[in-house]
Amino acid sequence: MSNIFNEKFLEIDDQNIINKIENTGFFFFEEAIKKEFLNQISNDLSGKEFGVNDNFSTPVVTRTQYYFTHALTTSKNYFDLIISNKFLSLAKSKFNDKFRLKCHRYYETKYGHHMTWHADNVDNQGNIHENDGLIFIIYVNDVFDGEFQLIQGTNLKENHHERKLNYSSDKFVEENFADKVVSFKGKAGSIIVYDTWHLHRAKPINNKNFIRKSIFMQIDQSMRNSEKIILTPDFINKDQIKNLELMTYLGFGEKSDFPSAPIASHKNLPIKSLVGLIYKSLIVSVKNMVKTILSKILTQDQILKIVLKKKK
Ligand SMILES: O=C(O)CCC(=O)C(=O)O
Ligand SMILES: [Fe+2]
Repeated sequence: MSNIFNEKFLEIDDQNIINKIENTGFFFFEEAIKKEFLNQISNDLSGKEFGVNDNFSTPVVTRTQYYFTHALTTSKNYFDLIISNKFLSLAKSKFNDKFRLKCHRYYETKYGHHMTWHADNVDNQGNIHENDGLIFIIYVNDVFDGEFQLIQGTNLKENHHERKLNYSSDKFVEENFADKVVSFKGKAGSIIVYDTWHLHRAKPINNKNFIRKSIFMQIDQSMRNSEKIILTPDFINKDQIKNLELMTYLGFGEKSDFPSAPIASHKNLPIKSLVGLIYKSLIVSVKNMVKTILSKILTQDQILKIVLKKKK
């Protein structure tokens, strides 16, 4: 029995899933992944501090989102999901032997986030490319607001030459595609797998207090165009190292020169986090100054006495 997937999802033949994606552009299944397993991932990855002079991988935050891009280094559960046999065998059904994890992340989205309609078959410059790929989105909590949406039919390659731009405005979509928009509301553990050529977005969240928790990953047929996949060896067992398909999937020996999404720096920090950081930094600076002054005016014996007193 799998500790990751519910049996009813595992029972579905890979080829049936791929056929469904090829015929309609997507596959959707509620409660494909076990709730307890996702809760563990959430415990591992949610609510962590963004890094400042931190010697490990940490999440990044923006005003309306929290991203743990390098979650493969931090949560063994997350790692096991991303490299699960089910996902690899699905990719194999679609792409035969050549496929690669292009990017992945755990992320949380809040009220106020606006995502433009876009497609995910883009290169490093944001230009649409011809490579095929599959996106997997997993809901870590119940998502009945701010759900994933796609415009059915926009993945069809016959119309592709008409699409000069990767991005489409809300107004353009409302005027031209209102009847083609498919929305995916679903319980925790729901999975959506879709063709990267599709125009899609996350619908803006209505409820000010709701936070949508999700996992995103992209598998491309092309061996190029990958973000850096940062790994930690202790999560990989000795049999997995010998598994060439898995190593190829993770990008061993291939170029990974796409910037990690989202590109982030202190400039993206929400004001609250920035002010908190300044406050904490000021306190630390004052403490460090006092320590420096004391270390200059006190003898070593006096310092030792203070240290011992503190330890008691
Ligand atoms: O979270 C979603 O619903 C969509 C995410 C997405 O389109 C992306 O990250 O490229
Ligand atoms: Fe996308």
